[in-house]
Amino acid sequence: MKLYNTKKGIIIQYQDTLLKADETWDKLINRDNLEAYLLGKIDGLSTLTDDEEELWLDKANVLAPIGSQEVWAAGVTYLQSRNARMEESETAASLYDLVYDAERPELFFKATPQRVSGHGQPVYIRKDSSWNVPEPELTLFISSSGEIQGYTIGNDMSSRSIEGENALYLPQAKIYEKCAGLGPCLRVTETPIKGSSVIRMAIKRGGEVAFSGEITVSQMKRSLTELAGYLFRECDFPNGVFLMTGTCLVPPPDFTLNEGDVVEISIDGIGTLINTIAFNPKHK
Ligand code: DO4
Ligand code: MG
Repeated sequence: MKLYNTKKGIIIQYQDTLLKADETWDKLINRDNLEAYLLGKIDGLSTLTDDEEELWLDKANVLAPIGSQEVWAAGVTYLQSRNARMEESETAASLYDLVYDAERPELFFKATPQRVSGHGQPVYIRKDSSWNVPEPELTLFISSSGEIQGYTIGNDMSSRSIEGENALYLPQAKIYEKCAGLGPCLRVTETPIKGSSVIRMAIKRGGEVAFSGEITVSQMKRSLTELAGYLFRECDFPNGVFLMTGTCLVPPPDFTLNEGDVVEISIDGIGTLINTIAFNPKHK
């Protein structure tokens, strides 16, 4: 079952049927046994007409699948991220090595909803960063009681030159306007995502593929429940929270994003999130 947040309203997709939800996004998604709740609800809901389907799901109308939730992120959960960061860091290679093996995971605050772009919307690169990459990340939606209710696709945009200069600059490397992509939908399922699910990323420049890669979720060093457990240790999330689970694909060191590049991230069973790279027009 998939939920789409759109400017026209919320869509519940059950098999091939698209239904109109009758609650706000925050109220709808923040509950335990979300899948069972939605299944119990669908009989009473009206379906979208063909014209409505086309209009509501037009990329101009699709919003990020987020309401008032915070977005958090885990770091260095795949070997690819640990290795790339150890190479990029001028001062702190051992930090990444240590955290990859440590019992406690790296978790950091990533974005408020205002800083998140949905499918089809631009994500930004910083003008004071010379080396920028997207980070494709399986993203969890966790209800206020700490249980994983669904999955979406995340792009944890990262300014590698800033993080590489000094690890203490991480918040600046990670948090700025439109620093995160989420979407295109929230896949709601009580069954944990399979380790064999593939995460793919393609970065297109002038219509050509400039970088592509793929990996399975099973390559993650930590479990999803472990990450969620640490996040909820001393934080409450009254409307639930989104947690990006770390990047699994890193373009080669000579690659940096350009304005106009198109980043496509797909995860089996969820869909494809597409964002174009831009500078923030307000800060040009
Ligand atoms: O340690 C810094 C950030 C790591 C990160 O964002 C990742 O591994 O995805
Ligand atoms: Mg990341």
